[in-house]
Amino acid sequence: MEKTWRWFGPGDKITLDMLRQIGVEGIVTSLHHIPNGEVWSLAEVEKMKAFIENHDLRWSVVESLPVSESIKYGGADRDALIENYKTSLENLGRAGVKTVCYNFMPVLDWARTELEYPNADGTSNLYFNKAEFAYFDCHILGRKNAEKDYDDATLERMQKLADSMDEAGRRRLVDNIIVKTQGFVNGNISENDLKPVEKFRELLALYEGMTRDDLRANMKYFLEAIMPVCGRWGINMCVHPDDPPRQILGLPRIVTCDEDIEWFLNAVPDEHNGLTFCAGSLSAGAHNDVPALARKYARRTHFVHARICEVLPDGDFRESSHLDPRLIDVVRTFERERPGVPMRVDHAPLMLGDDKMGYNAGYSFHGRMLALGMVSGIMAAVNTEKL
Ligand code: DNO
Repeated sequence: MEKTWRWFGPGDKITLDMLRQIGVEGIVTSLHHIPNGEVWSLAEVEKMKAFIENHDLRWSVVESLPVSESIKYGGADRDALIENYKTSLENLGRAGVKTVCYNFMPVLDWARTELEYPNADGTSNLYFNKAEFAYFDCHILGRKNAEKDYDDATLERMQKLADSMDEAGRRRLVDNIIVKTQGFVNGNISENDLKPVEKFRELLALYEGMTRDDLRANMKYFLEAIMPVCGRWGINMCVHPDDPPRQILGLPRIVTCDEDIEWFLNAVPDEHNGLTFCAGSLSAGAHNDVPALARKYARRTHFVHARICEVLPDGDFRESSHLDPRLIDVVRTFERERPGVPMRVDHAPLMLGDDKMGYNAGYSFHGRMLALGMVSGIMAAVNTEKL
């Protein structure tokens, strides 16, 4: 696989010169300064590409070219937004940037409740606490009938939390779930929003009554509209699985499991309609056999996210080691079947002072560097097996 790294643009504290020194070959980035829904002009695309190439690296993957909410819920302006999307794709194609990651998660991109959950060795990592998430849903958002979506054991844990929760704890949850994890991925809520919860409720309302089938129809509509442009310019679209891979906050989610992946690949049977194999997101659902999914979908995968989660008995989940045997299996599959496919690591621990640097949640420097070293080692070993 091609060793890539998610870099957040010229303002990123982790510079391209640093990345060259640690074995990174390709860059994964986005035009983060362009607001969601606006066209990426050829000039802006070429400027970013030249910046990366001037550092002897290449722009391997766009992550993400964000899909506007209105395209997802089928709003009145969706056709205009799809036209903008197609123009951006065409400009990327002209510039020769041909792998585009996106997601089709309504309102909330990836979800975590804790960003610095302490590990026994002194490092820390991301963590999803199901009871804290339920607290956010039932007590902070106050979503109607939200309790129905949680099992008794989770509601019991949630009640214990509720008994001791204070204002600072509530603020921390809001910050972690809908602000700090969302802004930097061009999500709906940014650090500058003064009333994030109110804004979030308004967004949720846009999806009221919407089913998985409705969302599927909108994804199909979007993919059918953009495939001709992808065909003309040789662009591979790769959807990121839902993280975690299940329905949350009453929202439909449609990239959660084997059947979902099969559905969207068959709904628009075009070689340019593909998958971002995020082993981490898929593994956050105990229903997914991630190594088996890798084998099944390797051919339709255009981008790999190398990390893996461990689901705990109470439904919480945490990031596991990049040397987890399941991840070794996944890396082996892609290294054998898709040797040149771009791969990046993420959600590695905060370590050796990473926590003081203000990096985006999940995107530490030392932690990711160690993870990339681990995955590179697995790749090297797999290549020895090939001989
Ligand atoms: C989180 C990321 C996601 C991902 C988007 C792709 O760490 O994996 O935010 O970039 O869902 O559209």
